[in-house]
Amino acid sequence: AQAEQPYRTAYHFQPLKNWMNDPNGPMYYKGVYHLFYQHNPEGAVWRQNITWGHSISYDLVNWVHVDHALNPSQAFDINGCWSGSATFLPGGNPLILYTGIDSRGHQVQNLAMPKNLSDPKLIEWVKSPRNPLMLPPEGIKPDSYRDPTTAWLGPDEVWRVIVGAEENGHGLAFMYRSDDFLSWNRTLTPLHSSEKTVMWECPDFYPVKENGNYGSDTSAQDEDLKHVLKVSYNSQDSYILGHYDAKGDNFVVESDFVGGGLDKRYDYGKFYASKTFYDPVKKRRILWGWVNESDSEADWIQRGWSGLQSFPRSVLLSKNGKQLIQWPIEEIEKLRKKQVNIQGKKLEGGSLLEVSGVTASQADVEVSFSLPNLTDAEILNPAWVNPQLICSTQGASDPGKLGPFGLLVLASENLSEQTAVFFKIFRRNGYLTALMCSDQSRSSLRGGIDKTTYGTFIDLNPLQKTISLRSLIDHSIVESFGENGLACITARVYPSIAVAESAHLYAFNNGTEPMDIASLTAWSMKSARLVPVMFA
Ligand code: DQQ
Repeated sequence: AQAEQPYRTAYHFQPLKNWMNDPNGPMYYKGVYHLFYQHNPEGAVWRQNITWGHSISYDLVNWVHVDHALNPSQAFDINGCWSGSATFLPGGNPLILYTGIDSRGHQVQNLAMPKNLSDPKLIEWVKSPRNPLMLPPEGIKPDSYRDPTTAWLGPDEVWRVIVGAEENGHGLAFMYRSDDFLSWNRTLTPLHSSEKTVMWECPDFYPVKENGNYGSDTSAQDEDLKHVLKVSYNSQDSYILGHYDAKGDNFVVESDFVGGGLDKRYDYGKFYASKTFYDPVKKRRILWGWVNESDSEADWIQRGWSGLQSFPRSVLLSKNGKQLIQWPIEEIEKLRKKQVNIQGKKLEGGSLLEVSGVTASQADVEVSFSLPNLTDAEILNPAWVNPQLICSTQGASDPGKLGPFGLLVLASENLSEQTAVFFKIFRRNGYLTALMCSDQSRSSLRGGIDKTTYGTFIDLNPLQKTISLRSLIDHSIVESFGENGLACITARVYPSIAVAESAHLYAFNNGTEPMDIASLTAWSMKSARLVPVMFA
């Protein structure tokens, strides 16, 4: 099967076939993790009258695909069951708020509840007879009003929820309040808006602890919390941080969206319409994101599927409180098998080191480089503000002083195919910075693929001794985490010869200064079990 489906992944979430986009309503209920997702059960392309696919898991790694949870069926969603989120009532019963495309093609917000609460699988969902619960406000285009978040409960026992929208071409989040989850009143002012952005899709709003290793429930009201507002627009998931006061429903931001592709992002590659949920079992906040394809619609139809979910990541606030850090959830370690280790190895300028002994098409790699004296790092031209542009103009083979150094993944033996994930160290405005790039330009000999290069900056401290890189490699996806999750870049690649057993993995240094590998560990990965319910 792998020979016919070289791009099918082994441990990333996918339905058995057909189209998938946004993750919806992730949650944990009575021992079972749930993932719903936007799904076209009849083809490998998106369609308006989309359904909620549904899969369940005990460990967020192995999944059983069950019946669709929501299908278009009533006047309030007959043209599509679009994205939405789950909320738990105080007694622990889950509810779903989702966007319906109604019989007039308008976007409205609807409620659904489990038919049988004693079934941890939550197979059947019932739509509220009170639907639709929210309608496009006056002056808002009825096609620009969607994607309700998980609701949160204020100290006054009143529920709040936000819905993404567009007003006069700019993005905003309408806010609603309710005593009973059925009748919702829009607040006078939206929770937030930005003229630097367009229509906000799939907003997410949740607390993160200021000095903690744990996540927080969406309704948490502790003192040491900041709030994250994430919105999806222009194919990017951007976020801002701020302080939310439930008393006045005020969200005071620390720094706002800036637009122009320069916002803070979860991921500087392909990652969209993401959603988090609070996992009460391990007290963590987990992030799912849709990773779409970079090849053509004709390719999707030919292979019969399109779209992946990122491997679930835990989300925390960084030590300095200025950004988020993400890390693949620890359950991934169950899939690690054969391990290869390299310790204390010098990489001369312009050298390449093969990491052999792992299945390079299905691997998890962690490497830490020892940094030499950084006082004489090259100075980056202050006019160069867009890291993605720098990565695209100075590729993996353009020698600098400190870098490019990093990994060549999904590489063919003759290197004619390779995806380069690497760093270059600079001094920028007086500070030390690592430019982190994922260069897809040589990822495949095939044409007709979007091979855009991605990049971002990671701020380093002046005494920094090492820099780390982790890449999850899974046939057609490479998820890379720089410096312990301070920056993430996800890429889709479609090698034609660097597939299955013919894929290779290398560490490289194309800078002029030598660079040491402090340690490198690579694991071949087992395949996760993703099966339909009859084989569970
Ligand atoms: N996808 C859904 C919408 C959402 C968009 C429709 C984001 O609800 O705004 O499939 O990818």
